[in-house]
Amino acid sequence: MGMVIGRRAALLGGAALGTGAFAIGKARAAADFSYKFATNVPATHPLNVRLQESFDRIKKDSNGALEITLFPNNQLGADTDVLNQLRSGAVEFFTLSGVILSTLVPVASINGIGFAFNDYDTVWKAMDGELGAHIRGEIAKANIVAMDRIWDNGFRHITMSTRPIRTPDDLKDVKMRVPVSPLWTSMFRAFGSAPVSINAAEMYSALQTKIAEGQENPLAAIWNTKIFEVQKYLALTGHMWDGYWPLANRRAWNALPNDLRAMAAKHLNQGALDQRADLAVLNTSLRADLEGKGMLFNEVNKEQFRNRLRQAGFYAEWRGRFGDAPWKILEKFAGGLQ
Ligand code: X2X
Repeated sequence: MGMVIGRRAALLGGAALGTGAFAIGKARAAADFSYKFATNVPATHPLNVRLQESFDRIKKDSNGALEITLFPNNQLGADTDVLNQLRSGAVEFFTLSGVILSTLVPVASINGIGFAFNDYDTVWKAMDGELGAHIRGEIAKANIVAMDRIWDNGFRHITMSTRPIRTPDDLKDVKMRVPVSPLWTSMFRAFGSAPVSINAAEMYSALQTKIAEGQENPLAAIWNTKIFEVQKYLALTGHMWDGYWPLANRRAWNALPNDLRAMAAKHLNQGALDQRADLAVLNTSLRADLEGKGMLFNEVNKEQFRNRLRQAGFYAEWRGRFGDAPWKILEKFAGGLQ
């Protein structure tokens, strides 16, 4: 197994063939394991900044045995495509929104249920606790390894080029870009919108060419993808919380010697905590930055939006789709949802 991985690494990364053992303190000419890590946001996003920091620590602590190279900003392809590459082993690591991962692992979108979470405290209790553990267990069945700690994408807010969104009625007939996932299309159909599923890789151009007039993303993503250049209005809906699972191809992950694997996991999990803290700071500062770029913000009455979903049967439908057991875990943290 290690030989197969090593050979592929040699072909793709120019690395020397691994001999297997990982020994701290041993001088090395080249990495035993040379792995690729894909993300879907620009290099400036804290996701990438903290990942790169983790990779540097892993390389240093392994004395160069494990070298991870970051490919930010969809360089290796759009999300849907890179998920296939991760499964085949063409890419060893990938951070993907759980809501998108649900196309393969249905329960992975459960944290994105509309208005389930009000605040980050609850999010981290759930995702570092029983809800996250349940999701990781299901991901494992798809031969993908999710690291213990999920990274933050954020609470998502709606932006528009044409007009502000103040009430649920304003969402009627809106051509809304959403990422590729049934939860997103279902939620915006419940609002009466016309959602179009488009990967992050094509989001900017879809908004620029008016294929879509609106989209929804956390502030840090809106800032780093420069969505403010093609969108004018921002409604602080916070309609769902979305996170990035760091995912590893199981074969590639298991090819690492135990001690190297544990060390890599430790640094990635630490990176998650640091990245969450980065976003906590940005969540308070980015409004002024985005307003400085000309965006017009408005608050909404979240309860109105949540009631609209309730009336449309959104919660009942998704409780049925996920099943009672995971839904009960979600409600342990989020409170009653129907
Ligand atoms: O595609 C998006 O909107 C993004 C960048 O937020 C996700 O990865 C879900």
